[in-house]
Amino acid sequence: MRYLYIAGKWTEAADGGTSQTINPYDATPLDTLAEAGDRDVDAAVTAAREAFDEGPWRRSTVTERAALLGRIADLLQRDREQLAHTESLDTGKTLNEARADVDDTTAVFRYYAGIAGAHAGRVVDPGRPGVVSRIVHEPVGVCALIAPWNYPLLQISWKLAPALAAGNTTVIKPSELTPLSTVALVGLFEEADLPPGVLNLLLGRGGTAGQALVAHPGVDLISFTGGLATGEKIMATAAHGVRRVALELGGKNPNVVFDGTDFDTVVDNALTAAFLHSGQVCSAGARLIVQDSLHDSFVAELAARADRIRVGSGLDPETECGPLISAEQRAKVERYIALGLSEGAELLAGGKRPASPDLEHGFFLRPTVFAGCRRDMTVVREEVFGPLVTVERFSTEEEAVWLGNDTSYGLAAGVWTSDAGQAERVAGALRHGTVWINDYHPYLPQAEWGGFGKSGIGRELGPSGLEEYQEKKHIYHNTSPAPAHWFSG
Ligand code: TXE
Repeated sequence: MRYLYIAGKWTEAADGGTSQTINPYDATPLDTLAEAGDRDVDAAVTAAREAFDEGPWRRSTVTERAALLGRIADLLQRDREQLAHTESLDTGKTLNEARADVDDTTAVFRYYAGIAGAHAGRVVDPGRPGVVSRIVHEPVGVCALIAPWNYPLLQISWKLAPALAAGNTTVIKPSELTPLSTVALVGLFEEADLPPGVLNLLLGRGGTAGQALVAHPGVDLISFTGGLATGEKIMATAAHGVRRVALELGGKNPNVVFDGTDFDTVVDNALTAAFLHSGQVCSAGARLIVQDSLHDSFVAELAARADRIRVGSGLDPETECGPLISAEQRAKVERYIALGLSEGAELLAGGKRPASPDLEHGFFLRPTVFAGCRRDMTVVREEVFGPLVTVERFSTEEEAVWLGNDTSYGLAAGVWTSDAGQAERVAGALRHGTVWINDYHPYLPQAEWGGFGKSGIGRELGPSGLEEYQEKKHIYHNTSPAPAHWFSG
């Protein structure tokens, strides 16, 4: 049984509600969870409010906060194997990818421990004698941090590390589908002696606990990563009371391939871009845009290699792609496959569940390649969030840029070219929050992450990721006050 964590105590739900998390590999139950209701949400926000208004955290020094974040990074590394195992079981991703997630999470805590003191504010030249003017950065208050199921540990770290570094208090809610690594992370904060109320954990469904959390008037800021429809709803809810929102809502990311790049390298990276974690990645390179002269040989090799991807349990070292997160997510991807076929896309690989009887209870789907795609097809326009890549073709650089920008999203894009001038021109022209040149997927804790267009609002990581959680106050100090003489009376 896993509990809620409110005001420094592990607790059942007030109404005794529970739910279960299941293993996407075979649909068997993994653990029972306390399921938060309205009263628990209220208790968690109240605890965070009291800790912010009266507790020591906001008044602690940057050095103290950085030390705590550094300690969390140490504990994450101590428990690396165990955390990776939990993450792999709960999400279905391979153990190797889960290990990389724990390492990346550690790096995020270390990064914010390192820069916490470097963004405290600045001195402004007031242009008047006797006046001292400065901008100070202060915490925003109570932050509601809501994470998705594809990178549970990593995504919560992008929010939690900067929120705490800035001196805020928090209520976190992992996805109901993948709460286990977040529960373990909260245990590490308890071990590191974080003061009670600074970090509160709610477990529960989005439509109930999540919705009650974002609607709670005690919350000052909401940071959410998830689907577009949920993000729009959260933004509308946050409008009441004019609360701050930061949203990361996924993407439909173009991966543009020019002729002249090393063939094996580009095919290999196109597979990683599209099928890492079964394509359940907000920045997945799910929309390949390939130059005419290369197109036919490229798609043939891509499909042949996609057919060879080994699908199975994330814990099996032979596995390259695990299951999808849920029956619902797989059904969604299967609807897109049917839609793609009905719209005239050419199925070159996958499009079906694996034949192996071992995998029949899990939420598996073979990596799928659609060629002959047009920009007006639904599979090309909407985020599928599964192992499905579409291929379009182009002839000129202008056309490639135009296609790459022909999306309502704008999270990430890839460009493959051996011409450095072309690489810079295309990267400059693409309207996406991250552009990878001759690579795909790497991100850095020190580099901003976020989207143009419907991919969201605000930036995570880098200095901007910290500033999301800071209020900026101008303190203007006239050291030689004198009458203003505006009025004569
Ligand atoms: O996400 P939701 P779902 C996309 C992807 C996927 C689709 C739906 O296309 O197919 O979203 O996935 C919580 N108030 N992404 O339904 O609903 C929920 O409990 C407050 C892209 O799983 O957005 C979970 O913790 N919270 C994405 C989190 O929001 C609410 C990653 C995400 O759930 C809520 C995941 C509400 N009303 C899915 N409703 C990315 N950007 O990487 C739900 N939640």
